[in-house]
Amino acid sequence: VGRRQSLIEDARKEREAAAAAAEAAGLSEQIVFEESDGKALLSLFFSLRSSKSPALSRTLKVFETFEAKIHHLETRPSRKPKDGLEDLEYYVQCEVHLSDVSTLVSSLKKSAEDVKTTKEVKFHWFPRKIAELDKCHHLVTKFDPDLDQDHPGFTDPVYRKRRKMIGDIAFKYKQGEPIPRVEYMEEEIETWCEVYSTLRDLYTTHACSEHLEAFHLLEKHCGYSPDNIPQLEDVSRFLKERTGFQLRPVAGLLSARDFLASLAFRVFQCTQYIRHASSPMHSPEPDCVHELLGHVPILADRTFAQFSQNIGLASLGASDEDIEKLSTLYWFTVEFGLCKQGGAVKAYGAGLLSSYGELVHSLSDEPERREFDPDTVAVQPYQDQTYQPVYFVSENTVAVQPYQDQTYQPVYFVSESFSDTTEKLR
Ligand code: HBI
Ligand code: FE
Repeated sequence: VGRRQSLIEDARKEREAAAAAAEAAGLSEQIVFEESDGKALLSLFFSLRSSKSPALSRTLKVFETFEAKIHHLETRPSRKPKDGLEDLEYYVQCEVHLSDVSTLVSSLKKSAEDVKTTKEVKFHWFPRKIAELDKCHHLVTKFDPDLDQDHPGFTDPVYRKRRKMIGDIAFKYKQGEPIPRVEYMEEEIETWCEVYSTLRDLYTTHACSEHLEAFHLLEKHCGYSPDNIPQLEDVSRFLKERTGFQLRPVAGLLSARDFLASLAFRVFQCTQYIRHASSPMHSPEPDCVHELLGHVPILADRTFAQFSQNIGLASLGASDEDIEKLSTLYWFTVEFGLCKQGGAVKAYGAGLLSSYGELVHSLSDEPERREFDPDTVAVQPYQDQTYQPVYFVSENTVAVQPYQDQTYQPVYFVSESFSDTTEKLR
């Protein structure tokens, strides 16, 4: 009895701590479903389209994917029958981990219609400590070579097998472990070499100074060279020392919510497989070329590291709409951002610095370039199929202004008030 009581007490304390954290994060509506041990008991209603014949099995597959334990499943005649839908309504009660609730509901919406939960899911689970990043593993399969017919590796079973094998390292990985090394094959290194050599020459004129500086260090200390694909573990150690950022392996494109949450802990989720050899200059999904050449160098910059973490912190427990805005902001800065340095426009975005074609395009006369403004950027529609039609240029002023400690400053910056400065830095 004593043990049971202490368990109940622990559960109560955990619930109170979670409620306090939710309140601190500005979520007035607290945990809106029953929970115990990080599990939610979720009641769902949905209908199915009558024309989609395997709709029920597809829908149930979603529950299986999230390892949801179905406590109850029932059908009943629809109260409001609709054209094109079966005249049945489904009711499911299931037990699922809190970290899976949001993703389960949005996946369900893809195969079923009129999905409703008894109580709206207003609380979004988020990791409270770095070890809980092990639960931030929801992949988006839109560009996966097993499912996306346009992926250059779609018709190549050998490639898909290799990518899956490297992906399995990420599935098995637990926070804090060293990242297993991959022995890359000759063909993979050739792909790397081709992109590396082409891009490296372009960096001198097109990359921002922070990228260039870090790139030199990576060549010196982390095995960056045309004939070697650097190991994530070595790169992670390097970054950790410079800015506290570390890498963790991931098996593909991660949901925006999970991806951003890891940034809050200065963890960058990094793919380890490489793009298909038939298409060295382009990959529809993130791969290690994109991560290592695009993202890693700039994560070695302290100001940028702080900026990345801030986006991550803002995402914890945020609504779906706010996650969308933060993703858009991330897109036009971390992925496709330009900045002004010494009067010239340079690239700092990883999507640019890992793509020869788009890097040239972004600084050419073709696209539109606008001044960066966070409120505009957060709602700007974006493209993931072709080059961006518009880029945003940050005036990289105060943070990179050379300064003097021997004489009076040659330049001073005037803020409206001190709180204005704090606000801008946020
Ligand atoms: N997943 N693996 C991986 N790598 C990314 O760069 C990445 C992601 N998921 C989402 C994402 N980037 C962004 O486009 C934003 O949606 C956060
Ligand atoms: Fe990226």
